Amino acid sequence: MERLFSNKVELKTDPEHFGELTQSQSILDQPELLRARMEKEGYLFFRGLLGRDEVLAARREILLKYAIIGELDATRPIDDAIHSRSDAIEKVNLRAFSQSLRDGLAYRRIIDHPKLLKVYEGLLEGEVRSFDFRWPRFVRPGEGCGIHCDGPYMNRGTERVFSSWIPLGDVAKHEGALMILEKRDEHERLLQRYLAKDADRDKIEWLSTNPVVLQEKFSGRWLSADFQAGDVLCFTMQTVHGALDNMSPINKCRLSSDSRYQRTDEVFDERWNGSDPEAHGYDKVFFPGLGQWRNRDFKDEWKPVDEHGRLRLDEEPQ
Ligand SMILES: O=C(O)CCC(=O)C(=O)O
Repeated sequence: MERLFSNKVELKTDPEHFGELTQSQSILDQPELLRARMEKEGYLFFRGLLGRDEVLAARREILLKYAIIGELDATRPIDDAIHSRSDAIEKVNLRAFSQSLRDGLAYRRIIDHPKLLKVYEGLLEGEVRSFDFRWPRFVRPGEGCGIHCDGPYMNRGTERVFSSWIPLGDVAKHEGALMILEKRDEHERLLQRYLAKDADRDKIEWLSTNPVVLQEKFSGRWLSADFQAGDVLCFTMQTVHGALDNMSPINKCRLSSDSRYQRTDEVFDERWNGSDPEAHGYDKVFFPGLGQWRNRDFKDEWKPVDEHGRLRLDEEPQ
């Protein structure tokens, strides 16, 4: 088995500690089975739920924008997403840039794909819609994501919310695939206080940045897959997850998306919904990336910007 890292910590990849995500496409048209599996496992993994070409169109739409700000090696095909360090990021309106990613038509077609909405309509037994805010992620070589549950970030409305993680392209494990901690009965008790928090009011940090230590405490295997364009991973607000670090030997960036879904007739979390969602505050922009730009809040993902939407570099790192 290849060596895998998360938060720069090497995972144990023997069969007791690591496994493949269970696929659910064979029960796609059986909502009661989907509901039971989601309840039991905390996730549903569908291979090829979406059309590969539709997903690759969204990939291209987003990568073109990253190419414009100099984040892609211009000597290589854009679709290869080979990283190049950019000086332009500090000069652009990052707020507008990030919004242009979220608003792209090909990307929105993926987020609101009828096949994906149908899964959630079956799970929630009613009309559903995605949150107005969406999270396209460009993860450079060496980057990843802390371990967390989505609950504290999404819990101001109904509790009945689900997340979808969608690779926008093929994403092998070592290229930064998402990983889920296999659900165990004891997780509910261990997560009780964490899940009661509100990420913004309580200013929480990641649940953990050490997948090995967390696994010893929580038990359960880390589960992941070599994802392909068209695959979708759906999971609950209580599901412990993180990302494998992007260790691409060819400097390929990982492009993926996360989005949230709930019933239209239940209360929405105002942070992520409405015509101009406030997210984690109007002075911050969702722009995941490590330390070459100084971060304060939410560590890697939210960057402070000034009144022009430009990255603020005047703050000392914590
Ligand atoms: O893509 C990632 O690195 C993290 C995604 C995530 O945390 C989520 O989908 O909730």
